Amino acid sequence: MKSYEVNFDGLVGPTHNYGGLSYGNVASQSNSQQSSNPKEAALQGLAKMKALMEMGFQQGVLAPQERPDVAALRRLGFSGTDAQVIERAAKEAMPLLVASCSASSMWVANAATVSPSADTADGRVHFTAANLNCKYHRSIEHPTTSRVLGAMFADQQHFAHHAALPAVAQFGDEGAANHTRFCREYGEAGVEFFVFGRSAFDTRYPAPQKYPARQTLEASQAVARLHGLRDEGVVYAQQNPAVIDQGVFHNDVIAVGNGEALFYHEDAFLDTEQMLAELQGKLARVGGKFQSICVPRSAVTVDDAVRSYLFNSQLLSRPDGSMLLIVPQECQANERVWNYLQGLTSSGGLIREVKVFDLKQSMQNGGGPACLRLRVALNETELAAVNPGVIMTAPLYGSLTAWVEKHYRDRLSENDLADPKLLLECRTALDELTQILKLGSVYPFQIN
Ligand code: SUG
Repeated sequence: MKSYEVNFDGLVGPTHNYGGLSYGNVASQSNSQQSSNPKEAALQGLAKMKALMEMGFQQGVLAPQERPDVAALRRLGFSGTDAQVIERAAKEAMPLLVASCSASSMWVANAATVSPSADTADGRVHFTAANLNCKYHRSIEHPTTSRVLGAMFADQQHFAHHAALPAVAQFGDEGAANHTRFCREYGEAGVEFFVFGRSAFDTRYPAPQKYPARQTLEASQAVARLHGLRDEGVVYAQQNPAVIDQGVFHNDVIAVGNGEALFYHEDAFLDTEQMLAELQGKLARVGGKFQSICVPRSAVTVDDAVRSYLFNSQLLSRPDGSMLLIVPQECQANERVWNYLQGLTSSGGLIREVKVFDLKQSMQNGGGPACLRLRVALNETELAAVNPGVIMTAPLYGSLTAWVEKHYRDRLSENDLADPKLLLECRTALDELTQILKLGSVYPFQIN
């Protein structure tokens, strides 16, 4: 049976703004308080989805969330009508209003961890929504994420959904941004690679000194158990704490894998040799031939990687077995990175082509091409069981761009977040979106 990697991209929400909310994410911090352009952000994301669809890849779309999250503000003690809740939060605790307005659910690599049916004990595709416990503005995403994923992958014969892990730092889980799957064919059993930043309970693992390590070993292990993965099909590795302290807040900022290949920076991991040997051995057991492409620090520094997001690229398989790398335009702007990429594609190795995308609006908050997509490997039968409303087609692209043009502002600054009209605009837009994507009622304003 045929199988595919389907990329579900997060649609940028109407409140996209630069709140400076993510300590440890260099771009989020350095662009704090700049005004944003939500319309441009959403159109840039849609242009990438359309381009991949036109290249022949399976492409889907994941809906944004209701923002401002008035219910979250109510849980923090703000009361009255919705407009009064927003007004009071703006007056008394602006940082909380900013957090409740973040469009951060657009980075759907953090929405969930997904295990394809070929890896799981019950033969279903398993999803665990990420608790995103490290940052308040992201910790409020998972209930709606679960409802949206449930509406997209509703067929219980093929899809199993797990609630987010307990919302405490020991189980900090950032979803697929720290999870990679290696396999020969997408529909065959593979090796799931979980990268963690620290251990919550075992003091033998070192931790970063400056910035938080968002993903714990214990969270990754819990996800592997929930999904029913076999020990022979799982590899755990620790991220190098020194790179977390240089702004590598997720593994997908310093490594990307696809098929049998891992593309990574020399400084990405601790105990790299042992990890590579384990990946090679476990992939060989399921018939795969592991390949690694290491980018040396002499060619590209960790700082170059963080600024250019070279590794936050999409590594995609082409029909001839070679691979294509989708990179943000910031890679072209960095001479060392661009030279490296020119050498890489002309060397006759696995990665033959690089395609550049303008994702500046997302990049300014630390979100590159790979952050914007959640990969779901599906066989033909499972793909047919996905809600067809969320699969990208030319007409859907047309409807979504028209919807963005109609509802989105082209400028948003912090003061605008206190405007009660913004809430109304967002709800009107999202109500229409759930009809376009055939999701049913998934937002708090639709179900309460
Ligand atoms: O969690 N930025 C996101 C970026 C997530 C990128 N995802 C991956 N690497 N997979 C984060 O730090 C910034 C929001 C703000 O500051 O307004 C933010 O949440």
